[in-house]
Amino acid sequence: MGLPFELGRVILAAMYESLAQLLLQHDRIGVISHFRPDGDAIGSSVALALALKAMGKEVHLWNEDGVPARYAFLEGAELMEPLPAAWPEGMGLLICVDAGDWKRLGDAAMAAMEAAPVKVNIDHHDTNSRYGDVNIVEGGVAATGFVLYRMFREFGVEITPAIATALYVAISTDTGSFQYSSTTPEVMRAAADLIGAGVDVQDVNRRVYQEIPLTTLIVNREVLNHMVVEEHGMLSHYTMEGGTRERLGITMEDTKDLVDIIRVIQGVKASVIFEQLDDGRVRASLRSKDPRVNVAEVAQRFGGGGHCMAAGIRMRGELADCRERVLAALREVLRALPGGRA
Ligand SMILES: [Mn+2]
Repeated sequence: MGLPFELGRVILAAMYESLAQLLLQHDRIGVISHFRPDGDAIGSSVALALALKAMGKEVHLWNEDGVPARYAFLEGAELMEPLPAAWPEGMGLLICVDAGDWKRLGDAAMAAMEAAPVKVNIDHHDTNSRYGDVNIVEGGVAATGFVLYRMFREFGVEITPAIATALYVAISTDTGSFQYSSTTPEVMRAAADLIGAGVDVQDVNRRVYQEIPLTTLIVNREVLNHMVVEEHGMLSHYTMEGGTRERLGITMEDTKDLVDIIRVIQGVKASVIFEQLDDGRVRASLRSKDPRVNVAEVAQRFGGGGHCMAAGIRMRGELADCRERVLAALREVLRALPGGRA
């Protein structure tokens, strides 16, 4: 959290204390995570909902986009409810997990949750805006599931097989299956502990990583057929033209991780997927594989943002025109690299 280690721990302990107080005062609790949820958002919110239920709380689990099919196997996923039209009468506490900012809940969820009297923010994003009344934020750690794991251990929450599995999915997916630099010894020890608590590792990995819907494969084929690799193999991109989703019979959910397909190419340093959104804007998803190619900086020039290695833009304009402007900016960055060919 950008503070000396000891001070960070003291603040965290104080935040645990504040949450413990709130849990003594409230028996009806809402739990929500960010829209277009990933494994950390679902795993963390399901684990928290199960832990709160085990404490005897009435829990309402929400997400603007529900549970993606891939995570529906989690015990506790069936607790997911449709968003309420308005904040439920008499409910005092909302806990948001894995959402770095209030806006990450999504427009409909933000409106429905606005009137929550007390908001708790549990997260791991460096850029967290600390929108909660209580903020349990450990910036830079592997996953919100890891933040929760440590908190559950501190609180003496019984880690049942269902809670262990949800936390394991959260940590595994946010570390790229324990491949990213956030995979510290502590993260591996947490994973080992969760496996000991009853995670069926083979079953979870098969469901999360080794099975994909046919629609995803169909859209992957489309990307491979039409991707462009240029700048001496350093830049890969694909544009999803209007009408493609309808033609292929796919949804927005199927186009989520497309950029990963063209990012794996050897020699590629930057990758982009361009897509026309339903609201008329153009979305560009940018990825870098070279820390010297800061895609967040490029995204910022067009009103977007993100991290050095992963960023996004939503811009107004015609698809081909937006694409050319973003590609021109990326080519410029790539050509400026030492050894980059002008
Ligand atoms: Mn996360």
